[in-house]
Amino acid sequence: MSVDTKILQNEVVRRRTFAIISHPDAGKTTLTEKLLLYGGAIHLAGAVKAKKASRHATSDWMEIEKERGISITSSVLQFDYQQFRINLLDTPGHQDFSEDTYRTLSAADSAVMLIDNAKGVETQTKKLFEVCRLRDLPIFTFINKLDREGRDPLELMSEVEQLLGIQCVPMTWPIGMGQSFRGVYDRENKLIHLFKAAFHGQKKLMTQTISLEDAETATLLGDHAMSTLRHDLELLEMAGTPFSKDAFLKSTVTPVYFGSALTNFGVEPFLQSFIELAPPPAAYSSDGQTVAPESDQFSAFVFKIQANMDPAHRDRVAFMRICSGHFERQMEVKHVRLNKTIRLSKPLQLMAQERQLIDEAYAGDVIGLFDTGQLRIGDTLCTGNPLHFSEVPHFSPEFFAKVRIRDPLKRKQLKKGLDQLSEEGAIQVFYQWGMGEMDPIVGAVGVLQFEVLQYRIENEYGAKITLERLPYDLARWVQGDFDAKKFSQRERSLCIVDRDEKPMVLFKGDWSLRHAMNDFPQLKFLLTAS
Ligand SMILES: Nc1nc2c(ncn2[C@@H]2O[C@H](COP(=O)(O)OP(=O)(O)OP(=O)(O)O)[C@@H](O)[C@H]2O)c(=O)[nH]1
Ligand SMILES: [Mg+2]
Repeated sequence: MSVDTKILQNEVVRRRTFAIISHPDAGKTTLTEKLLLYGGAIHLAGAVKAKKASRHATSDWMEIEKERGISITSSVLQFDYQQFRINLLDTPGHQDFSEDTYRTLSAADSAVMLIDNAKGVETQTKKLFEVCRLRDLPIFTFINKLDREGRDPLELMSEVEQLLGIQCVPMTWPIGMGQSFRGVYDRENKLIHLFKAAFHGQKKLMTQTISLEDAETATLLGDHAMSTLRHDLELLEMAGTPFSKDAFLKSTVTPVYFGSALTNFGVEPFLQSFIELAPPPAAYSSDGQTVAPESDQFSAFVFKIQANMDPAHRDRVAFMRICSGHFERQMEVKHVRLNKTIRLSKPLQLMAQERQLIDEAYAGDVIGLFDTGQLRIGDTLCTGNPLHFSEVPHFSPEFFAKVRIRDPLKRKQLKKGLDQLSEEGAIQVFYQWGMGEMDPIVGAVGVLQFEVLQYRIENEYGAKITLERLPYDLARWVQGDFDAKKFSQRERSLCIVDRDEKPMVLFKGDWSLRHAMNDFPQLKFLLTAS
């Protein structure tokens, strides 16, 4: 049943779907938590490294994330703020988990890039920025950790400009830094926001907002801070270009904000400006055709699958970005890859680990679906004519290890664990050619995934395993008349099969792959299965 066009349009334009990205440890999860606090979704903010009995940050919900104080998997957080429906995607910064981050970015309409004020533009930030650029995502920049001494704000902005090739326009400007960080100046509204640190940042702060021209301001700030601020602002006026929303939406300009996610300084002015500037859902393309978000055809794609989110139920949730139209519970949609109709009976609104059944959703929303194994990353679901969204990037594993089980009675649990975790896309499972399902081989894009695998297989499936690293770094699917027996005598390569028993070869180094291509010109060595 389709919803009234006017309602659909109104609902779509109030969606804001964005991802937070950066190098590890810049403060993404901490800022996410504070946006939830200021957005009214939580009343007490937790911490990434929570002390005993205190609250943990909402988006780092996995046991291993809490233990280590890092994000391993991206989280979806949906909440209402003012008249907007926000879909916030907190991503992991570590490069070993970047597959998940890249996929999650395919579901976002804009990105908030965090910069640690002591470190500036770091490697992972640079890579993620380039991924955003490829998709023309508008990018906000939040320079974080101003509660600590860091580098000069102007120097940081010029580093962003030089290394990332995007022009910076400061929307807020810091007043002091480290111990003397007092607040931020809002350049558009010409207002000073002064904060007082309290409650370790767990609650919203009392803020004093005054005009720069107010007679009281100089007294409040003190002569030194006042003259530094005036001097900085004059410099910005002279040297800087004014903000252009158009240039921002074309991602040639990034609005820059300063603050501290830890103490909450500057978070509220950022949120307010963000909500005014962030774009509503963008159009996606299917086979070269643009699918408008307010189209009455429903369409969506799956960009992430997560098993065991609820330890009590051990279920699997597929995360789907709605690209167009209106979604209703119990709706029948086309599962394009399987070419069949399925009923989406239990759609979920997500707040990291917590979920709630919903009745409807609109283009721009990221929602969860309970999945019994029908859905895969990259799948398109739609009504009407079949669409194919190919937004979700594919990666080839570069690290391989043999899985050995410590208790052979737990083989069943291991198999289930490997099957489910490989469906999440973080690892891929292979078997050595001719060995059946003995000693599976796992492949991953980053080695930390192996530690996560080992931890999760033990904690979520109850099987203890050890992993023996293998010396290969390339995996290729083989097409053509393949004789594994002949091939397996070669050095620096190993014949394997994937989960669908398709033949593959692992190679050690480019050189051994090229050699194989030379020796077997009738064979094709492909990066993907199809
Ligand atoms: N001093 C200070 N520390 C901060 C600030 N924001 C975050 N931190 C700390 O920096 C560390 C990393 O913060 P996270 O929020 O986990 O960083 P992240 O970017 O989510 O890290 P990954 O998800 O692992 O990539 C934690 O110890 C935080 O408490 C800040 O504004 N000031
Ligand atoms: Mg994090």
